[in-house]
Amino acid sequence: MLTSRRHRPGHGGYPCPRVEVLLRSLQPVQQLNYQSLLAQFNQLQQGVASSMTKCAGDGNLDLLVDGKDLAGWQEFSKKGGKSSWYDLNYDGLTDSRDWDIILKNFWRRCK
Ligand SMILES: [Ca+2]
Ligand SMILES: [Ca+2]
Repeated sequence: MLTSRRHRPGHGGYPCPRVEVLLRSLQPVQQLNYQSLLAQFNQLQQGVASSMTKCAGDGNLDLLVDGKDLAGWQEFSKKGGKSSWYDLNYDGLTDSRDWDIILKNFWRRCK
């Protein structure tokens, strides 16, 4: 299921009413293609989420928590500190709590 922090229940399961209106205007074959792509996207999203939970602190998904993750956190936190690959606790912010997750798991190998 497609989810995001912007998802609002009660709008047909789509992220926003505007998207829902656009989807209704698609031809049947386009709707089938959209549903197929959405299913593939959701599978990929679940795979990424699964790999991320398997290796806490690993923002770059190389299955090792090291200096590269600290450098990545610094890069993304400088860009406004919003959600990023280094938002490790999924609260929508790349902040000191995520930094602490990296430090807590530093040198962890998940291979
Ligand atoms: Ca890493
Ligand atoms: Ca966070």
